[in-house]
Amino acid sequence: IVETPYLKLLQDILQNGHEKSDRTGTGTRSLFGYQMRFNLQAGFPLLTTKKVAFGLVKSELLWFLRGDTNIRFLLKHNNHIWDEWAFKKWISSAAYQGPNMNNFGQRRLQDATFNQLYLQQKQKFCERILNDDIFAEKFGNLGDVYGAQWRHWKTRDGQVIDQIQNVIDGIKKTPDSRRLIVTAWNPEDVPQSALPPCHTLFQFYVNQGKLSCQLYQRSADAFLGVPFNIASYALLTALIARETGLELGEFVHTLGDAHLYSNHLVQAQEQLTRKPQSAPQLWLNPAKHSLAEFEVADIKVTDYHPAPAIKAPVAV
Ligand code: DHF
Ligand code: TMP
Repeated sequence: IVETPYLKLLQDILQNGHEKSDRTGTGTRSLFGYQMRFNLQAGFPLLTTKKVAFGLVKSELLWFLRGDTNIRFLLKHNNHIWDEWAFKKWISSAAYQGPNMNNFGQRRLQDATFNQLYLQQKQKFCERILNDDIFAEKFGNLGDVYGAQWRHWKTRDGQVIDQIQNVIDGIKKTPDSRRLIVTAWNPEDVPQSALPPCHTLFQFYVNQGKLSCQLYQRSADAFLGVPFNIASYALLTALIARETGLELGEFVHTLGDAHLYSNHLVQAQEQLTRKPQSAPQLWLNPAKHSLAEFEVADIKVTDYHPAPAIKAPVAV
Protein backbone atom coordinates (compact mmCIF):
# COMPACT_ATOMS: atom_id res chain seq x y z
CA ILE A 1 0.00 0.00 0.00
CA VAL A 2 1.59 3.19 -1.27
CA GLU A 3 0.15 5.62 1.29
CA THR A 4 1.19 3.67 4.41
CA PRO A 5 4.10 6.04 5.25
CA TYR A 6 1.64 8.96 5.25
CA LEU A 7 -0.80 7.19 7.58
CA LYS A 8 2.13 6.42 9.86
CA LEU A 9 3.03 10.13 9.89
CA LEU A 10 -0.47 11.06 11.11
CA GLN A 11 -0.29 8.30 13.71
CA ASP A 12 3.18 9.36 14.92
CA ILE A 13 2.21 13.01 15.29
CA LEU A 14 -0.99 12.10 17.16
CA GLN A 15 0.94 9.79 19.48
CA ASN A 16 4.26 11.58 19.97
CA GLY A 17 3.75 15.17 18.78
CA HIS A 18 4.68 17.95 21.20
CA GLU A 19 2.22 20.75 21.89
CA LYS A 20 3.56 23.80 20.08
CA SER A 21 2.16 27.27 19.51
CA ASP A 22 2.54 28.73 16.02
CA ARG A 23 2.42 31.90 13.91
CA THR A 24 -1.28 31.50 13.06
CA GLY A 25 -2.40 31.23 16.69
CA THR A 26 -4.11 27.89 16.07
CA GLY A 27 -1.78 25.62 18.05
CA THR A 28 -0.27 22.38 16.79
CA ARG A 29 1.10 18.98 17.70
CA SER A 30 4.50 18.78 16.14
CA LEU A 31 7.56 16.58 15.48
CA PHE A 32 10.90 17.76 14.14
CA GLY A 33 12.69 15.81 11.42
CA TYR A 34 10.72 13.06 9.66
CA GLN A 35 11.09 11.05 6.47
CA MET A 36 8.69 9.15 4.19
CA ARG A 37 9.61 7.14 1.08
CA PHE A 38 7.25 6.38 -1.81
CA ASN A 39 8.08 3.87 -4.53
CA LEU A 40 6.71 5.57 -7.64
CA GLN A 41 6.62 2.27 -9.54
CA ALA A 42 4.06 0.92 -7.07
CA GLY A 43 1.38 3.42 -8.10
CA PHE A 44 0.74 7.14 -7.92
CA PRO A 45 0.81 8.40 -4.30
CA LEU A 46 -2.57 10.13 -4.23
CA LEU A 47 -4.31 9.26 -0.94
CA THR A 48 -7.29 6.92 -1.02
CA THR A 49 -8.21 7.32 2.68
CA LYS A 50 -9.62 10.74 1.76
CA LYS A 51 -10.37 12.26 -1.60
CA VAL A 52 -7.60 14.65 -2.68
CA ALA A 53 -8.54 17.08 -5.44
CA PHE A 54 -5.96 16.08 -8.04
CA GLY A 55 -7.21 18.76 -10.45
CA LEU A 56 -5.97 21.39 -7.99
CA VAL A 57 -2.59 19.66 -7.62
CA LYS A 58 -2.19 19.69 -11.41
CA SER A 59 -3.05 23.32 -12.01
CA GLU A 60 -0.88 24.43 -9.07
CA LEU A 61 2.15 22.52 -10.40
CA LEU A 62 1.63 23.82 -13.97
CA TRP A 63 1.40 27.31 -12.46
CA PHE A 64 4.78 26.88 -10.73
CA LEU A 65 6.30 25.46 -13.91
CA ARG A 66 5.10 28.45 -15.95
CA GLY A 67 7.11 30.62 -13.59
CA ASP A 68 3.84 32.30 -12.70
CA THR A 69 3.26 33.88 -9.27
CA ASN A 70 -0.10 35.52 -9.99
CA ILE A 71 -3.20 33.73 -8.71
CA ARG A 72 -5.12 34.78 -11.86
CA PHE A 73 -4.00 31.59 -13.65
CA LEU A 74 -5.22 29.50 -10.70
CA LEU A 75 -8.59 31.27 -10.62
CA LYS A 76 -9.02 30.66 -14.37
CA HIS A 77 -8.61 26.96 -13.53
CA ASN A 78 -11.08 27.22 -10.68
CA ASN A 79 -8.31 26.70 -8.16
CA HIS A 80 -8.73 28.66 -4.93
CA ILE A 81 -6.00 27.15 -2.75
CA TRP A 82 -3.86 30.33 -2.79
CA ASP A 83 -6.70 32.92 -2.43
CA GLU A 84 -6.23 33.66 1.24
CA TRP A 85 -2.62 34.76 0.86
CA ALA A 86 -3.32 37.17 -2.00
CA PHE A 87 -6.43 38.43 -0.20
CA LYS A 88 -4.34 39.09 2.90
CA LYS A 89 -2.06 41.41 0.89
CA TRP A 90 -5.08 43.21 -0.58
CA ILE A 91 -6.86 43.90 2.72
CA SER A 92 -3.60 45.11 4.30
CA SER A 93 -3.03 47.62 1.48
CA ALA A 94 -3.94 51.32 1.59
CA ALA A 95 -6.19 50.85 -1.47
CA TYR A 96 -8.60 48.53 0.38
CA GLN A 97 -11.65 50.48 1.60
CA GLY A 98 -14.05 47.66 2.53
CA PRO A 99 -15.04 46.34 5.97
CA ASN A 100 -12.25 45.47 8.39
CA MET A 101 -10.89 42.02 7.52
CA ASN A 102 -7.91 41.91 9.89
CA ASN A 103 -7.19 38.45 11.22
CA PHE A 104 -9.92 36.96 8.99
CA GLY A 105 -8.54 33.42 9.28
CA GLN A 106 -9.33 33.16 12.98
CA ARG A 107 -12.41 35.40 13.04
CA ARG A 108 -14.29 33.48 10.33
CA LEU A 109 -14.08 30.31 12.41
CA GLN A 110 -15.55 32.01 15.48
CA ASP A 111 -18.20 34.28 13.98
CA ALA A 112 -20.69 33.06 11.35
CA THR A 113 -21.86 36.59 10.44
CA PHE A 114 -18.29 37.69 9.88
CA ASN A 115 -17.67 34.56 7.80
CA GLN A 116 -20.50 35.58 5.43
CA LEU A 117 -18.98 39.03 5.07
CA TYR A 118 -15.53 37.53 4.49
CA LEU A 119 -16.78 35.13 1.81
CA GLN A 120 -18.53 38.03 0.06
CA GLN A 121 -15.40 40.20 0.10
CA LYS A 122 -13.18 37.34 -1.03
CA GLN A 123 -15.52 36.55 -3.92
CA LYS A 124 -15.48 40.19 -4.99
CA PHE A 125 -11.70 40.11 -4.80
CA CYS A 126 -11.49 36.99 -7.00
CA GLU A 127 -13.87 38.49 -9.59
CA ARG A 128 -11.77 41.62 -9.74
CA ILE A 129 -8.56 39.61 -10.20
CA LEU A 130 -10.21 37.84 -13.14
CA ASN A 131 -11.73 40.92 -14.78
CA ASP A 132 -9.44 43.85 -14.03
CA ASP A 133 -5.94 43.59 -15.54
CA ILE A 134 -4.35 46.40 -13.58
CA PHE A 135 -5.82 45.22 -10.28
CA ALA A 136 -4.70 41.65 -11.00
CA GLU A 137 -1.19 42.79 -11.84
CA LYS A 138 -0.91 44.49 -8.48
CA PHE A 139 -2.90 42.33 -6.07
CA GLY A 140 -2.95 38.90 -7.70
CA ASN A 141 0.77 38.59 -7.32
CA LEU A 142 2.09 36.67 -4.32
CA GLY A 143 5.66 37.97 -4.67
CA ASP A 144 8.69 35.90 -5.49
CA VAL A 145 7.17 32.53 -4.57
CA TYR A 146 7.94 29.12 -6.11
CA GLY A 147 7.38 29.93 -9.79
CA ALA A 148 9.72 32.92 -9.66
CA GLN A 149 12.53 31.15 -7.84
CA TRP A 150 12.27 27.98 -9.95
CA ARG A 151 12.17 29.65 -13.37
CA HIS A 152 13.68 33.11 -12.98
CA TRP A 153 15.88 33.39 -9.92
CA LYS A 154 17.43 36.88 -10.00
CA THR A 155 21.19 37.15 -9.69
CA ARG A 156 23.24 40.01 -8.26
CA ASP A 157 24.37 41.10 -11.73
CA GLY A 158 20.85 41.31 -13.17
CA GLN A 159 20.69 37.93 -14.91
CA VAL A 160 18.09 35.24 -14.34
CA ILE A 161 18.61 31.54 -13.65
CA ASP A 162 16.11 28.90 -14.83
CA GLN A 163 16.72 26.22 -12.22
CA ILE A 164 14.23 23.77 -13.73
CA GLN A 165 15.83 23.90 -17.19
CA ASN A 166 19.29 23.60 -15.61
CA VAL A 167 18.29 20.53 -13.62
CA ILE A 168 16.74 18.89 -16.71
CA ASP A 169 19.91 19.58 -18.72
CA GLY A 170 21.97 18.28 -15.79
CA ILE A 171 19.98 15.02 -15.57
CA LYS A 172 20.50 14.47 -19.31
CA LYS A 173 24.21 15.35 -19.46
CA THR A 174 25.57 14.29 -16.08
CA PRO A 175 23.04 11.92 -14.51
CA ASP A 176 25.48 10.90 -11.77
CA SER A 177 25.85 14.51 -10.62
CA ARG A 178 25.29 15.20 -6.93
CA ARG A 179 24.32 18.77 -7.68
CA LEU A 180 20.90 18.26 -9.28
CA ILE A 181 19.21 20.75 -6.96
CA VAL A 182 16.44 23.32 -7.17
CA THR A 183 16.01 25.74 -4.27
CA ALA A 184 13.03 27.99 -3.65
CA TRP A 185 14.49 29.44 -0.45
CA ASN A 186 15.94 32.83 -1.26
CA PRO A 187 16.85 34.62 1.99
CA GLU A 188 16.81 37.98 0.24
CA ASP A 189 13.14 37.60 -0.73
CA VAL A 190 11.80 35.89 2.39
CA PRO A 191 10.79 39.10 4.23
CA GLN A 192 8.61 40.37 1.30
CA SER A 193 6.98 37.04 0.55
CA ALA A 194 3.28 36.39 1.29
CA LEU A 195 4.31 32.96 2.57
CA PRO A 196 7.98 31.93 2.54
CA PRO A 197 8.37 28.63 0.64
CA CYS A 198 7.37 25.52 2.60
CA HIS A 199 8.75 23.08 0.06
CA THR A 200 12.18 24.58 0.22
CA LEU A 201 14.68 22.51 -1.74
CA PHE A 202 14.65 19.37 -3.87
CA GLN A 203 17.28 17.12 -5.40
CA PHE A 204 17.20 14.53 -8.17
CA TYR A 205 19.14 11.26 -8.28
CA VAL A 206 19.56 8.88 -11.20
CA ASN A 207 20.38 5.22 -10.71
CA GLN A 208 19.97 2.29 -13.15
CA GLY A 209 17.85 4.37 -15.47
CA LYS A 210 15.49 5.49 -12.70
CA LEU A 211 14.82 9.03 -11.54
CA SER A 212 14.29 9.73 -7.84
CA CYS A 213 13.52 12.99 -6.11
CA GLN A 214 13.96 14.11 -2.52
CA LEU A 215 12.22 17.16 -1.09
CA TYR A 216 13.15 19.04 2.06
CA GLN A 217 9.95 20.65 3.38
CA ARG A 218 10.71 23.05 6.24
CA SER A 219 7.13 23.21 7.51
CA ALA A 220 4.48 20.58 6.89
CA ASP A 221 0.74 20.87 7.57
CA ALA A 222 0.29 17.11 7.79
CA PHE A 223 -3.47 17.04 7.21
CA LEU A 224 -4.03 19.68 4.49
CA GLY A 225 -0.77 20.56 2.76
CA VAL A 226 1.19 17.29 2.82
CA PRO A 227 -1.25 15.17 0.73
CA PHE A 228 -1.01 17.88 -1.98
CA ASN A 229 2.77 18.13 -1.66
CA ILE A 230 3.29 14.35 -2.07
CA ALA A 231 1.11 14.23 -5.19
CA SER A 232 2.66 17.38 -6.60
CA TYR A 233 6.28 16.17 -6.32
CA ALA A 234 5.38 12.69 -7.58
CA LEU A 235 3.85 14.38 -10.63
CA LEU A 236 6.85 16.69 -11.08
CA THR A 237 9.19 13.68 -10.95
CA ALA A 238 7.07 11.89 -13.57
CA LEU A 239 7.10 14.95 -15.88
CA ILE A 240 10.86 15.30 -15.60
CA ALA A 241 11.34 11.54 -16.10
CA ARG A 242 9.29 11.84 -19.31
CA GLU A 243 11.42 14.68 -20.61
CA THR A 244 14.71 12.97 -19.72
CA GLY A 245 13.69 9.50 -20.90
CA LEU A 246 14.04 7.84 -17.49
CA GLU A 247 11.91 5.37 -15.53
CA LEU A 248 10.44 6.29 -12.14
CA GLY A 249 12.35 5.68 -8.92
CA GLU A 250 11.38 6.95 -5.47
CA PHE A 251 10.00 10.11 -3.96
CA VAL A 252 11.69 10.76 -0.61
CA HIS A 253 9.84 13.31 1.49
CA THR A 254 11.83 14.85 4.33
CA LEU A 255 9.98 17.11 6.76
CA GLY A 256 11.30 19.76 9.18
CA ASP A 257 8.46 20.87 11.49
CA ALA A 258 5.80 18.22 10.82
CA HIS A 259 2.56 19.28 12.51
CA LEU A 260 -1.12 18.64 12.92
CA TYR A 261 -3.13 21.76 13.72
CA SER A 262 -5.25 21.45 16.86
CA ASN A 263 -8.40 21.82 14.72
CA HIS A 264 -7.36 18.89 12.46
CA LEU A 265 -6.96 16.21 15.14
CA VAL A 266 -10.45 14.69 14.90
CA GLN A 267 -10.20 14.68 11.10
CA ALA A 268 -6.84 12.85 11.22
CA GLN A 269 -8.30 10.30 13.63
CA GLU A 270 -11.29 9.80 11.34
CA GLN A 271 -8.97 9.23 8.39
CA LEU A 272 -6.98 6.63 10.31
CA THR A 273 -10.11 4.51 10.80
CA ARG A 274 -10.37 4.09 7.01
CA LYS A 275 -8.86 1.21 5.07
CA PRO A 276 -6.46 2.30 2.32
CA GLN A 277 -7.20 1.08 -1.23
CA SER A 278 -4.71 0.31 -3.97
CA ALA A 279 -3.13 3.45 -5.40
CA PRO A 280 -4.32 5.03 -8.66
CA GLN A 281 -2.20 5.19 -11.82
CA LEU A 282 -0.84 8.32 -13.43
CA TRP A 283 -1.60 8.85 -17.13
CA LEU A 284 0.53 11.31 -19.10
CA ASN A 285 -0.40 12.05 -22.71
CA PRO A 286 2.07 9.85 -24.66
CA ALA A 287 2.27 12.46 -27.44
CA LYS A 288 3.88 15.02 -25.11
CA HIS A 289 7.58 14.89 -24.27
CA SER A 290 8.76 18.16 -22.86
CA LEU A 291 7.60 19.79 -19.67
CA ALA A 292 6.57 22.97 -21.46
CA GLU A 293 4.01 21.14 -23.65
CA PHE A 294 1.91 19.76 -20.82
CA GLU A 295 -1.53 21.20 -20.08
CA VAL A 296 -4.14 20.04 -17.55
CA ALA A 297 -5.84 17.77 -20.11
CA ASP A 298 -2.56 15.87 -20.70
CA ILE A 299 -2.42 14.66 -17.10
CA LYS A 300 -4.90 12.27 -15.46
CA VAL A 301 -5.19 9.73 -12.70
CA THR A 302 -7.02 6.49 -13.44
CA ASP A 303 -8.39 3.82 -11.08
CA TYR A 304 -8.78 6.34 -8.28
CA HIS A 305 -11.36 5.13 -5.74
CA PRO A 306 -10.95 7.30 -2.65
CA ALA A 307 -13.01 7.53 0.52
CA PRO A 308 -14.93 10.84 0.80
CA ALA A 309 -13.09 14.14 1.36
CA ILE A 310 -12.68 15.34 4.96
CA LYS A 311 -13.11 19.07 5.55
CA ALA A 312 -10.65 21.01 7.69
CA PRO A 313 -10.07 24.75 8.08
CA VAL A 314 -6.81 26.14 6.70
CA ALA A 315 -4.68 28.17 9.12
CA VAL A 316 -3.84 31.56 7.59
N1 DHF B 1 -1.19 27.25 4.93
C1 DHF B 1 -1.41 26.23 5.80
N2 DHF B 1 -1.60 26.51 7.10
N3 DHF B 1 -1.47 24.96 5.41
C2 DHF B 1 -1.34 24.62 4.12
O1 DHF B 1 -1.38 23.42 3.78
C3 DHF B 1 -1.12 25.64 3.16
N4 DHF B 1 -1.00 25.34 1.84
C4 DHF B 1 -0.93 26.29 0.94
C5 DHF B 1 -0.79 27.70 1.31
N5 DHF B 1 -0.84 27.94 2.71
C6 DHF B 1 -1.04 26.95 3.60
C7 DHF B 1 -1.00 25.95 -0.52
N6 DHF B 1 -1.57 24.62 -0.71
C8 DHF B 1 -5.40 23.52 0.56
C9 DHF B 1 -4.51 22.57 0.03
C10 DHF B 1 -3.25 22.95 -0.39
C11 DHF B 1 -2.86 24.27 -0.27
C12 DHF B 1 -3.75 25.21 0.25
C13 DHF B 1 -5.01 24.83 0.67
C14 DHF B 1 -6.79 23.14 0.97
O2 DHF B 1 -7.49 23.94 1.56
N7 DHF B 1 -7.27 21.92 0.68
C15 DHF B 1 -8.57 21.43 1.08
C16 DHF B 1 -9.68 21.92 0.17
C17 DHF B 1 -9.38 21.80 -1.28
C18 DHF B 1 -10.59 22.16 -2.14
O3 DHF B 1 -10.83 23.37 -2.37
O4 DHF B 1 -11.26 21.22 -2.59
C19 DHF B 1 -8.52 19.91 1.16
O5 DHF B 1 -9.42 19.35 1.80
O6 DHF B 1 -7.61 19.31 0.62
P1 TMP C 1 4.72 28.90 8.31
O1 TMP C 1 5.27 29.77 7.22
O2 TMP C 1 4.48 29.64 9.57
O3 TMP C 1 5.52 27.65 8.50
O4 TMP C 1 3.25 28.46 7.84
C1 TMP C 1 3.03 27.74 6.67
C2 TMP C 1 1.98 26.68 6.87
O5 TMP C 1 1.61 26.17 5.60
C3 TMP C 1 2.46 25.46 7.65
O6 TMP C 1 1.37 24.92 8.38
C4 TMP C 1 2.88 24.49 6.55
C5 TMP C 1 1.83 24.77 5.51
N1 TMP C 1 2.14 24.42 4.11
C6 TMP C 1 2.29 23.10 3.73
O7 TMP C 1 2.23 22.17 4.54
N2 TMP C 1 2.51 22.83 2.42
C7 TMP C 1 2.58 23.80 1.46
O8 TMP C 1 2.76 23.49 0.29
C8 TMP C 1 2.42 25.16 1.86
C9 TMP C 1 2.51 26.24 0.86
C10 TMP C 1 2.21 25.41 3.17
